[in-house]
Amino acid sequence: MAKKKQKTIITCAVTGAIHTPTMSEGLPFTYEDITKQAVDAAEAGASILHLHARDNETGAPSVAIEDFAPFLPRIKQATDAVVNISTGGSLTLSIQDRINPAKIFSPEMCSMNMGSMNFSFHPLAGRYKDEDWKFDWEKDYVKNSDGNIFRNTFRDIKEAAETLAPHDVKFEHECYDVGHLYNLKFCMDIGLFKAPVFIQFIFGILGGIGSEIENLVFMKNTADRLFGDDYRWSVLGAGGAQMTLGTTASQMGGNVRVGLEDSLFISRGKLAESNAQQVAKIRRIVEDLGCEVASPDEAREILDLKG
Ligand code: KMH
Ligand code: ZN
Repeated sequence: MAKKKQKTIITCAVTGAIHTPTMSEGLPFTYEDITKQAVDAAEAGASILHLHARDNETGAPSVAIEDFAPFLPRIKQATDAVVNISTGGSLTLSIQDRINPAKIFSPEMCSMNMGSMNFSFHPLAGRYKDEDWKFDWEKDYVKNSDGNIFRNTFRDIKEAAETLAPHDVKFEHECYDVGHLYNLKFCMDIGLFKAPVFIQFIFGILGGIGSEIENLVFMKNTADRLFGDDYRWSVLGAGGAQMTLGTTASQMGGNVRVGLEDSLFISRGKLAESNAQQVAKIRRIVEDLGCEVASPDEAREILDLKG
């Protein structure tokens, strides 16, 4: 008998740390807007909310506990969605600062970045409107090179894993390239992470693997070879790759991440008004193509969360 297809989990990454409020009015950054957009995204069909904090006045990325505290309990009260707190923080922070919010709030899930890289946006990846496809290589990429190093050494990964182990938090293993899958496998082999793991395949960040569908197939085949049945997976396509790769992933039996952290757009050249708009779009596509979307409790069961 054919195996019943598992439901599709939609994660929504609500604000992140990369985009700035000047880039889009849709990007939430105040406590109020993060709360509202997260709750609306959950109502639209996201069963996991991946959350970063920002300064309430300026929108600057923040890992301060006092910037998480005004919205986390409100989101938990208003939705049943799984809360997933970032440990990526932003590029210049130490691993200790990055993992502190997850340590303090002990969420059901948090991110775990699986390798170091030159983390940048590709100017053609859909971050900009068509007419704005100009960039300054010297200023934005060369002079800012040190600011683009996303450091996730084995020491950092060990520190994050060991500090958070007592919290029984499920990690979303962020793999931006095929080598990160091998890092994860190595960490599992030495006992740092236990199966089954949840992997986010990330495409289209400059410094990581590109957003061609062949790369998704390659990442999936590599993960099948390394992890067998010991993993669940989801896809995050940055910028213009968000909907196409998410759709393809859901058709391949994977899960999908959307949200304004990963793309400010709802379609080519058109900014999204909100996170819920992106969630509603991917939900519609997933359902139109014959898959069912998982509820928060179904996501808890599929990913074996502490609940
Ligand atoms: N910004 C995404 C490309 C994290 O928060 O730890 C990956 C991410 C990392 O969400
Ligand atoms: Zn994030």
